[in-house]
Amino acid sequence: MGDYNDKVRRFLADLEVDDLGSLVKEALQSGVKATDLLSAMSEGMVEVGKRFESGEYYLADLVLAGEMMKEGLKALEPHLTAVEAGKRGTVVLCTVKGDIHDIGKNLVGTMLKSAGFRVIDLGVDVPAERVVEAVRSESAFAVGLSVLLTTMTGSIGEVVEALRGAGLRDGLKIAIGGACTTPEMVERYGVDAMGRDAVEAVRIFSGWAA
Ligand code: B1M
Repeated sequence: MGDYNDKVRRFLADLEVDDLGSLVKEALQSGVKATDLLSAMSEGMVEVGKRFESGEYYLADLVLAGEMMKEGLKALEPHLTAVEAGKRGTVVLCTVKGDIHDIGKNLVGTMLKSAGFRVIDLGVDVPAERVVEAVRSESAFAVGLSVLLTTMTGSIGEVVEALRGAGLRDGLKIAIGGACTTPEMVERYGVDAMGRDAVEAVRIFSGWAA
């Protein structure tokens, strides 16, 4: 079974053009745990990031890796979904305005769903007003903001201000995460927590839901 995890990790890291979804399905059928495959995919993406930073991979390779992750997550999702799906409350999730990175956000969303949350994923490059609308119309108890670009961290503050302006900030919890976020940003932007990875994100939202 460890072989499959290793294969999935390498498949992503080496950007094999075949279908990652099929490999994931095959692994699930042979009894590999969905959570282990999720970790393997995450590790594969970390390797892709390293190869990009060392100049081995180009931007086009990163786009391909993003598509592969989506396929893999689609195959995994039915196996990660909690029995009492959505019972722990609604989380509005997105990547902030100006930022289109969504691989980490999608991982966080999948993990939150599998932990029993209802997740309203607004996608990427999302303006503050759309977050406000979704929190109101979906009666969300929490918001998750993903940010990977240092230049776009100001978008976090815009969301917080817009929620405050709409009278929705009190009683609402906000978590941030993504490669460029730091614990210091929690105070700077007036949010409630920062998660380093998808596992920590689940821990944070679970603490609020309890
Ligand atoms: Co871009 N990119 N990128 N990129 N990209 C980074 C982030 C960068 C660090 C690469 C580099 O230069 N070293 C750099 C940002 C530098 C900075 O500002 N600090 C960068 C840049 C500059 C850019 C462009 C500007 C490049 C250009 O056009 N010249 C451009 C920006 C476009 C835009 O957003 N407006 C750009 C574009 C892209 C692609 C489209 C090609 C592609 C994204 C594809 C996609 O997402 N569908 C891409 C990718 C893939 C990366 C790297 C290589 C990998 C990101 C990733 O998916 N990691 C990245 C380098 C790196 O991070 N090493 C890089 C895997 C993913 C599982 O991890 O997203 O960190 P991550 O998510 C983790 C945690 O952070 C956490 O949990 C996840 C799972 O463990 N987490 C949360 C994430 N969100 C969370 C939310 C939470 C809690 C935890 O609570 C709500």
